[in-house]
Parts: sequence; structure tokens; C-alpha cells
Amino acid sequence: MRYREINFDGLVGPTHNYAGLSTGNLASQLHRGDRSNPRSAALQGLEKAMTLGRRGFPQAILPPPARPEIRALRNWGFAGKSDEDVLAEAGRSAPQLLAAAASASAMWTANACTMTPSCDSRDGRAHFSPANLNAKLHRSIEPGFTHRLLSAIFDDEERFSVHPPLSGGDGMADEGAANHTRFCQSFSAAGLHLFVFGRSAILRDLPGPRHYPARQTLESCQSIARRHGIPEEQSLFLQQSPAAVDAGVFHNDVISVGHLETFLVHEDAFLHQPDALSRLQDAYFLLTDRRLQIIEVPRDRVSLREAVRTYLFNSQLLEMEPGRLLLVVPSECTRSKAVSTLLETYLRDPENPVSEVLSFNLHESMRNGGGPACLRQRIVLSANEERHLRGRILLDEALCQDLTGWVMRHYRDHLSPADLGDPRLLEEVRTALDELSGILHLPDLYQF
Ligand code: SUG
Repeated sequence: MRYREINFDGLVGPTHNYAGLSTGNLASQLHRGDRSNPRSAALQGLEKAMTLGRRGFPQAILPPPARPEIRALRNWGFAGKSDEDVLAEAGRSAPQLLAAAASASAMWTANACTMTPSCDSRDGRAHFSPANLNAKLHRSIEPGFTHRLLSAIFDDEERFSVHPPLSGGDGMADEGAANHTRFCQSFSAAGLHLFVFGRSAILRDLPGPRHYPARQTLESCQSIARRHGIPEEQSLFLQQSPAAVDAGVFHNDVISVGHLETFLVHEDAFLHQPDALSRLQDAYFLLTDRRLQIIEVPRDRVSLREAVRTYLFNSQLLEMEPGRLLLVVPSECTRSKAVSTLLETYLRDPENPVSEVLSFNLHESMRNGGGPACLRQRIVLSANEERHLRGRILLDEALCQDLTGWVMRHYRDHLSPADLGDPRLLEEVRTALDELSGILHLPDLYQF
């Protein structure tokens, strides 16, 4: 059976703003309070998805949840007869909680879930676990909608299994595919699943970061592998370098990117890196009799700081033809001397699979710490499974045109955290999402 990878990009929601909610995410901290442009943010994301779609890489779209999330505000005790009253009350007494309920953070669909293709799971179904995102207040309200959305799209129990998010609170904190990479010779071949964690809920003697929180736990990674039925020899668990977390690497996809048999990784990504990479190489060899091409970027070529600033590793690798990869980077990379010099040497080197670099202006998302890789969830499906997807979510020219028109009609071109309590914004969002569920043929997706 032939499988292919479809990138499901997050459609940026109409409340995209800079409230500085993510400690440990340097960009989010730096841009706290800035004015955002939700319309540009959505168009920048669509431009990336559609350009890659036109180049022949399969693309789909995941719609945003409704924000501000009034249910969360009511749950946190803001009362009122109408939703507008609740909004006003939260805005008056706890603007930071209102900002948490209004964040458009679901745009970073790498954090939506972890998926396992059916060829790697014991029961022969594709498995999905919405990430609980317990590590951050504003993100912990995402999994309810994500679960509903995935259940609507993958609505076929014979082929798909959509699990509930992991329960267990902080000890099971899970950030989804941002800390997961599947290595394989082809999408249809058995894959090795690399899960990356920052801390353990049980093991007391692991080193940890000093300044910023490590988000994902070892136990959540193991639980995902277990519930998805991944055979033991097909998974590996590695710990992030605590120094990297302290330098702003809040997810592993900020410091490494893997695709098929290539792994582009910074020298300071993992704890005890030489040992970690040889464990990876050994596990892959044991499974496939083949070797990964590990491209390790030395810190004296690109410092950890520059890697975090440019988001070089939050790039996408896509196979154009066997052995030739396209590297999709944010335009911050092309403006960095260190990064562009490195990439030029890659392009000149016939042994290096990176054969083309494509850069995108994703400034709106980047200012909140989200690059190309954050904006997509990789979903590997067989041709037969693809036929059973629900909704009009595969991106083609017609859908792109409809979505662009929809954004132009409904999105503001500027928004400040102070605007989040505006009752007209709530109304605008609801009108927009009602229309969106029609465009995507996903009725009943939104329950305001
Ligand atoms: O979780 N930023 C996100 C960025 C997520 C990036 N995703 C990946 N690396 N896969 C986060 O820190 C900022 C939102 C705000 O401040 O309003 C935010 O949530």
C-alpha cells in the first residue's frame, strides 16, 4: 500500500495577537504588547501552504477554534447573563486571563496532536492523540476543540483511532508532534519514532533547565507510543539538552528537523548528544539495516542563540525527488550571515541532500515563536485512508481562493491585547467561523 505525507497547516485565527503568554519562548516575550495583523498572519500562512501545494507537496488545512473561548472564562468564574458580559468582566478584572482565552495559539498545528500511521501501529489503524498542552495555561484550552476537529475529519473507526488527550495533568504534559519525528525509508516503510522529552514526572535525577520550563514529560511520550500501539523496537526516547531549553528551545522542533532518512540537528539539541545520536543511529539500523544521514550543525557555525533567533531548525524538509530535499525556512534565516553561509555550503555540497532552500515571510507567526514547522502537522496516510477523510480540507486552488476571500472579508488588519475584550470582535469571529464551517463542509464544528 502506498502512503504519503500530507502537511496539515493551521489556518491562523482572527484573534492572533501578542500578549506574551509563553514564558521560555523568547519571541513571544519580546513582542508582548505589540500590535498584530491577523489578516496578514492568515495570508502569510496560506501563502506558504499554497506555494508548497503548487510544488506538488500535498497540503491540507486545519481550521482555528473559536476565540475568545467563553466557556473557559465561565469555567474560571467570570459570570454574566450574556457572553458579552462575561467578556467585559474578564477584561476588567483579569486581562491576562482574557488574553489566555483569546490566544490564536492553535495555529501551530505541530502542537495539535501526535499521529502514528497505520503501517506502524499494531492494530493497523492510524492513531491520533490531541496534545493536552498542559504546560501553558493559554494552550491547555486547545485540546477539546482539537479532539472534536480530528474526530470530525477522521470519522471512521475502522481506519482511524482518535484518542482523548492524555489525562494526568502536569506529569503527562504533552506538546504533540513538535517533539516527535518519524524516520523511514519511504512513508510506507516501517518508521522509527523519535520522542523528545524535557523532564520526567517520576525520575528524580534527570538534569533540568534552570531558567525556563521544560514542557514535555517522558511519561507522556511513553504513553503516546503505548496507546498508539507502536512496537517497542520502533520507538526511542531522548532528552532535550537543558541548556537548549534555557536558550529558548521550548520544543525540540526549534533545534532539529527530520524527514525520511535525513536529520538536521544542532550540536546542542540533546542531553549527552554524541551518545544520543548514536542511540538513534543504532535503533534505526537495527530496525531497517540502513543508516540515517545526520547533519549536525556545529555551534561555532550557528550558535544556539542564532538558531533560536532565526528558527533555522524550525524549517520543513520535503523530498522533491529521491535524495534531494527542499528546505523551507523563515525569511529570518536568509537575513542571517551565519545561517545563509551555512546553507550555501549545503547547496554546493553534492553529498548534502538539501538541494534547494525556499524562504517565506512568516513574520506574524514568528513574532510569537512559530516558524514553518510549527504551522504544520504531518499526517501520513494510505491512499485508501485519504479517501475516507471528511470535510473539504485538502488544499487546492479553489479552496485557497475561498479561504483568501474569507480572510479578507472577516479579519482585522490590526489588533492589540487591549482589543480582546471588544464584544464586536467576538461577534466578528463567530460570524466568520460560521461561514468557515460551510466552506470546509464541516457542519456543527463550532458550538458557541
Ligand atoms: O507554545 N507561542 C507558541 C509557539 C508554538 C510553536 N510551536 C512549535 N514549536 N511547534 C508556544 O509557545 C505565544 C502566544 C502568545 O504569547 O499570545 C505562543 O503560544
